[in-house]
Amino acid sequence: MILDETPLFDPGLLKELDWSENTVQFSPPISPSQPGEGLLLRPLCPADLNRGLFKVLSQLTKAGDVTPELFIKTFDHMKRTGDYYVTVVEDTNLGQIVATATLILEHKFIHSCATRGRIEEVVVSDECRGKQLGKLLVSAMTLLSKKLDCYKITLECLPKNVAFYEKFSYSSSAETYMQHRFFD
Ligand code: 16G
Repeated sequence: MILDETPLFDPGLLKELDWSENTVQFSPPISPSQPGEGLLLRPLCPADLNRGLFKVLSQLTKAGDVTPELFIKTFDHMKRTGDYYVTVVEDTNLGQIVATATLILEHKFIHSCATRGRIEEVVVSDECRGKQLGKLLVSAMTLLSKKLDCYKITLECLPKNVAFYEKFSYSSSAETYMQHRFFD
């Protein structure tokens, strides 16, 4: 099983984001093209399975045991649809993934066949807190959703994280998030 460096989506999309439209403050100033010393913000690639991707994801929830075969099957599905923008931050000195966030596009008939964006799996590894990486990822995914013509972008988060997302102009909806779990 070859776990190569094929990007999940066009890396140019992250480089071409209009960072002047970003609405949150960064101190020191960082951006998708300059995320910090020894760090690289880029699309997910298969080789990231061996760079600790699941170690980072398991800091958010149960990430599970995933074989390279299953990982590639899911990666290929995501790439084929073109609707998954799984983005990672790599510590290039360590060759390890230290943060990730995903933008997913959902196509609708309503609003004249509009597209809704969803932000999912925002995680920064414990050892990399304080480098503004969560802020950088959420800002980048939000700008990317606008660039890709989403009519709205939504996310689910714990009450303790509401203030964080409000910084990016997200507001709590009058609608209630409901779920029916089949397994964990
Ligand atoms: C959080 C995540 C969501 C993730 C869920 C996992 C963000 C903004 N939200 O709600 O994307 O899917 O946690 O929880 O990162 P679960 O394991 O209970 O489904």
